[in-house]
Amino acid sequence: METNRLSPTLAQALNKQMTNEAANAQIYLAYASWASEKGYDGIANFLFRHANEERNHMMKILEYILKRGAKVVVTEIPSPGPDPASVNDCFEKVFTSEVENTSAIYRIVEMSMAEKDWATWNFMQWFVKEQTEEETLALDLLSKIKVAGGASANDDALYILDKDLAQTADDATLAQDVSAANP
Ligand code: OFO
Repeated sequence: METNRLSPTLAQALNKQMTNEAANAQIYLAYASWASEKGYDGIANFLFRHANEERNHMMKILEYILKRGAKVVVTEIPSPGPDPASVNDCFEKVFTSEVENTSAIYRIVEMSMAEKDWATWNFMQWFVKEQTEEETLALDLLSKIKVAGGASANDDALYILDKDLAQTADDATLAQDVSAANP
């Protein structure tokens, strides 16, 4: 009896996405370690917390693949690449990797729609919302560094930014969650 409820195409795409999430966790881990070495403990703390979030995303997909009766394929994780050149470069790279991940998620949404696999389509909506949140968060970080002077931010500005980030919430407020009473 066939118990696998995922098509081979979607199973492959979801397995690939699992690796993408793991790769993003590695990026955050690498950048957090870089920030810590440079003495930016607030930024490091924020990035370490985020590495955990990415790993949780990986686990969420892994559990879904198993739940649908398909095979989980754990592969090697691509290297996060070179360290950032500066705090500005770090946040630009974070934003770029989030946007790339959003595109990968949208492709799976499209595939699930084409196959009329509504369970997977529904499952992926959580990730669509999460990516909107993460892009907003990354954009907020970029705005903060821009105000601090962007690529030429001075030490004082970076010190304040670092302290600020130590307290920054991991989740961004989405436009759709905002109301007049709760701006
Ligand atoms: Fe997994 O949320 Fe970012 O990439």
